[in-house]
Amino acid sequence: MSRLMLGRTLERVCKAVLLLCLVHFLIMMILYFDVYSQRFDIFSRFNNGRGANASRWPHHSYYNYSGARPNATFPSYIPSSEQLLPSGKPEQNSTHTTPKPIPPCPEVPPGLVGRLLIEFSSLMSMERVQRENPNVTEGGKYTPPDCRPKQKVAIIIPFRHREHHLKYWLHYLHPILRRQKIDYGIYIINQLGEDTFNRAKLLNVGYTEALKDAEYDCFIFSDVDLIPMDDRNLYHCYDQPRHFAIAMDKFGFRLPYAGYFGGVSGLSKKQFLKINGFPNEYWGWGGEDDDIYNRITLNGMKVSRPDVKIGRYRMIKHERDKHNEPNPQRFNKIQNTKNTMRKDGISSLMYRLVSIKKYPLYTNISVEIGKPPPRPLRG
Ligand code: UD2
Ligand code: MN
Repeated sequence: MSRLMLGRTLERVCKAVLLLCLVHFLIMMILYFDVYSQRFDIFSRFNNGRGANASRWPHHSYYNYSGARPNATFPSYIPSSEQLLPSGKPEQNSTHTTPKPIPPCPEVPPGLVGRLLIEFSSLMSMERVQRENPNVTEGGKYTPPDCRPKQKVAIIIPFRHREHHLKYWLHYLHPILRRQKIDYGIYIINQLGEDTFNRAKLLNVGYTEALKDAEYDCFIFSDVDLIPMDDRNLYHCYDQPRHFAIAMDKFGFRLPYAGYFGGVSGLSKKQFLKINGFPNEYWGWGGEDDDIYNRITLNGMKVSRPDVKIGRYRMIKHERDKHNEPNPQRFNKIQNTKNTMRKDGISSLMYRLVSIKKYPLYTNISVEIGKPPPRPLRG
């Protein structure tokens, strides 16, 4: 009897132990799957993080490696890296991961190469330049995909009959600006007709029309034939009006005179308005850049410049264009900036907009800007 009792008791104990084991096993399974799912989630985030870094760093080291190379456009690298970069849009398959905010762009862009080899002997076609720059959007716009730039920059180019130069300009500048992480749009301001050319008035038109297109806060005014030889010369605006093209091949890579402000310059919207924009009354070649310099100093600002080793430029060689003869009045006019700048400028700008065409690599704005007033009769 007592044996039977003992057997039953043992049986119960065994059952209880078995049950406990089962419960224990179930708890273990629940815990295991819970932890596993969390780990899985961590892994997927980790992979995303690596994706972004992996795409950011290879081109950095690649460009550093390419140090003294010609300024090739490396079309294969850009699209592949940008496909990998976080787009800022929510990821489609993840329901509970929030998208990483895009960080501000670094002060010194990591992918710069420094000194560039610039030459104008190779054949250039617009098709080629378009192929090299697939990520520039219609109208010649670009926004860095992986960081938020502080400024939005409009690049304004005065233009007439210089298609050949424009191809080189676009070929060299788009990749440079992209490496510089600039948020930009390119505006070619084309003077229609064959009356005397007026560079500064076209630049005023460019300022006005670019602002109708987007909310720019920085304006860079560049000749179509000037290419920077160093991508550390950053195309954005500074605390003071900026003169970028300080050391040109045609001037023996030196500043020709202290008050020189020609070639490529940049002003923030505030700085531009402070000087009432540029003069509209300089018809033909010369003087307008000195007038702009006068406006800047007369309004209590200083010109800021890059280091002379960085501000180097090549100008595509050219003859003086027809209908852009030296302006004989320029010497007198630059003596009078103080008296003229308040009435002649962005506040008095008049022109007729004829067309706006958005091409893949730039926006063309064609305008009629009139002609010089008749010269007063002597005597
Ligand atoms: C110098 C200055 C320039 C300006 C000019 C006097 C340099 C490098 N540049 O240029 O900034 O002050 O003297 O006005 O020192 N353009 C056309 N079609 C024309 C005429 C001019 O597109 O028919 C445009 C084009 O963008 C050109 C710019 O105006 O680059 C300046 O004209 P330029 O190149 O004939 O004058 P340049 O080289 O003496
Ligand atoms: Mn020129």
